[in-house]
Amino acid sequence: MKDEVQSPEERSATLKGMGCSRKRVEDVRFTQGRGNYVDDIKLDGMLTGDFVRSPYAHARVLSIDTEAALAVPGVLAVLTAKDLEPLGLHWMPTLAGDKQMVLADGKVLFQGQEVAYVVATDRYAAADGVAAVEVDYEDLPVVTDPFKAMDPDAPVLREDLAGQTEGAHGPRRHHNHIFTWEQGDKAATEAVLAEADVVAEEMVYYHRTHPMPLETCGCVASMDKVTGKLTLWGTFQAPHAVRTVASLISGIAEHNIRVISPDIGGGFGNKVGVYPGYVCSIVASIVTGKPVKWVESRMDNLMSTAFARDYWMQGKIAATKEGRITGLWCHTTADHGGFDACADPTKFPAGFMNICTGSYDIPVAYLAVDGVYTNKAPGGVAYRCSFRVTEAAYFIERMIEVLAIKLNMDAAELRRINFIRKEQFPYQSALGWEYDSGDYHTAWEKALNAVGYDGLRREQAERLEAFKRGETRKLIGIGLTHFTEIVGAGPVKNCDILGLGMFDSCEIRIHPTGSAIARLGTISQGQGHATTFAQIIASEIGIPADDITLEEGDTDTAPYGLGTYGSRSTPVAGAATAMAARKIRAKAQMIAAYLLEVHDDDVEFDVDRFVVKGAPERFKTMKEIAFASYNQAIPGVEPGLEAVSYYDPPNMTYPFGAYICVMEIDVDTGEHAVRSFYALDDCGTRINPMIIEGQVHGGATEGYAIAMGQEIAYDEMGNHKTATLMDFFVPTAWETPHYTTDFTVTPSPHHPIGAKGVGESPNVGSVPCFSNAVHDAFRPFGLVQSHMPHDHWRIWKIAEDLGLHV
Ligand code: PCD
Repeated sequence: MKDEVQSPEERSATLKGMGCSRKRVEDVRFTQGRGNYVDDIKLDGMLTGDFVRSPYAHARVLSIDTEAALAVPGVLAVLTAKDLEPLGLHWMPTLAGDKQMVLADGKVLFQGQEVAYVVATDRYAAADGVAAVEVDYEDLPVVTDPFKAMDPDAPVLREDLAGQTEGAHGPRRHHNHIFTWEQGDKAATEAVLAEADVVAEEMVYYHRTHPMPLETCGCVASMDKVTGKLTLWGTFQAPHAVRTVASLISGIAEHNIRVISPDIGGGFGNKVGVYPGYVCSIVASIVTGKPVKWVESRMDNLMSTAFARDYWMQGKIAATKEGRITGLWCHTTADHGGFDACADPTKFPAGFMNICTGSYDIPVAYLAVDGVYTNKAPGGVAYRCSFRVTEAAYFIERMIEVLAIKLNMDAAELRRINFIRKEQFPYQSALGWEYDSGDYHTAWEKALNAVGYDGLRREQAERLEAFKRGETRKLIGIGLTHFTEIVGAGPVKNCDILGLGMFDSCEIRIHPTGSAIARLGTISQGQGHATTFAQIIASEIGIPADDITLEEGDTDTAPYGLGTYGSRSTPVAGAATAMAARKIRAKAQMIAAYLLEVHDDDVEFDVDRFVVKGAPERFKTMKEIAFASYNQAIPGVEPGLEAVSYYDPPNMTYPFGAYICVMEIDVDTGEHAVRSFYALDDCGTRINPMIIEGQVHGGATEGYAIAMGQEIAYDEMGNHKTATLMDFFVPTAWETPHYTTDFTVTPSPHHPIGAKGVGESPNVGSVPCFSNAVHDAFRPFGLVQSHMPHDHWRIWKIAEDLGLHV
């Protein structure tokens, strides 16, 4: 038999299990244009909905006249807040404990806000209908600056909250104040700052940006009046949570709602929240009895759904003369726009911003975050970061550079002497986290050696001299970053969203012939889950990954899970997958022992079979065991071979990485060229190295965009200035730098397969790395801090302000 001549290594290779760069199975359909996205869904009699949006950032809505719109051929209905009010749906809860208008209720709070919903036979008729709706506005004073929003006489933005001194996260100090969130030891930190040899202080601003997935947000709602069942297809990163929220706010019983996330063209946090488009489409389908589709345009997407960042982080970092960090202080002003529509775990109104001590052993720290309303779009979502981790990483990695300048030290050395040491793990951080594992020094040395750090510094110094002699107009900047991520929310005891604990799940069924189907509570948006999760099962139970179908995103069939964001799929659902597989393996062991007529303990697992200990010629393959489980009556054992696991992780996982960027900067034009970008990632046990590399390329490219040009900008009247791709920078292959990827492996001690997340790491790590490179180029001329994005104009302006132009 072929089987018997194969070595365990050969058998293992056929499985394409963990560690294999298995080709992405989903790409067969994606590369042939056979993906099935929301906009591909076409149902009989399907209608289209579109929004009338506010041209004003702050205005009272005096009247809405829908008569002309209803006369437009093809327009069937126009919904306004008045129509939704009797259903209690004119406002909806946000995931952050605030509430948000579904349709303008008396006033509008940001440009692009949803005012009326036009339902028509097709997209064109809907657009004509939108144009025909007449809205009378009275404009109100606009606040776009979060600091001015807190002035005593600032206009009241949220009249619905008038007089409310308590918010979802404690006391409100002002009519535009949302919450204050404090972590750490304020008094102890201030005492350290007062006595420190050196204190560096800086305002670090992480500008407003947007996840901008290639596919915008959208849904199709279909209410079947005969069965009473609502089916909702949508670009949902958390389909089960959407089902529960839809049931809670609509009153439709949860079993009568089926939520399906089909293929998703990128999520990046944009598709976690619940948007007015979903609510209006559901109502419209109930009212018209027809399926209703709503798909955002690019402008709708950039203007109204889920911005990211917009954190003003005032920092103080204290150290000894030798550079030992003794304390960290941070006060953040968080601009949330018109509604607090962050998607953070309930107890974390500023997400995991308290990971801002980074990779360093900082004895005391204090963090306070004040959330503020302004006349901008709502959101504050985790754009490729685990709930404000990018902001935290940017903050600490800038503060380290600022401190290095103050100490006149090399920033690589300053990092090295402050890293948490390997033997300190599990490490208790001053702001309350328990880092599971890490080996920062090894990663750092590997990175510095790989790029030839000392040589680079020499070259940089020579270039500087040449610049001073007038022989060149280009400077070299070396950007350094060592980041620590925190991903994999749960545990349930700390993390919930709207009371739903953040566990995740996997259900595996083995078919009689030994192939399988696995269903998870998560949902891929391009990450390649169908490829990687099958690899976990392949290694755990010895069924080839190619024989395993993986399904996600249908709430009627998948086990309940909290979805995919915050790089939680591998840490949580990946763990559930391994645990479910292990349950199957345990049952398979009993069956094998029975068939081989030995005691359970006398067989052992060997790649794809159970073998009698000491008698390698006596074995049962998983295929044989699967078949037996369906036809051979084994006393006391139920037929079938399947298992489910709901996994509540004991802790988060803490991936980390060392990134180094070398950039050339043209002082006269402000243009830059990324000469090299080296990214070392440690995500514990690696499931699919090729997918990891792809994740790093994608995340670093998004980071490049953010650091070097991408921005959601408003003028002082609250006009959105970057709502098209002419203004909002998205790099193409032309601008995208070349990346060199590398890794170390420090497994997570509490994860069943030792894996940590990786999807977000490159965004978290690359933004400070690019930004630090720009700053580093100008360090010899006295630049300490300047704000992103470092577009050509801003870089030119740095040089201008430093007097470098002749
Ligand atoms: N992995 C491996 N190994 C390891 C880890 C991991 O292999 N160790 C892989 C997995 O399996 C997958 C990936 O990798 O596949 C990823 O993973 P993770 O990290 O776990 O993550 P997830 O959960 O899955 O996902 C999420 C993420 C996020 S979060 C984001 S943003 C982004 C990322 O993911 N998104 C996206 N990536 C991506 N990609 C794509 N393509 N698309 C998209 O959209 Mo947030 O929070 O939402 O913001």
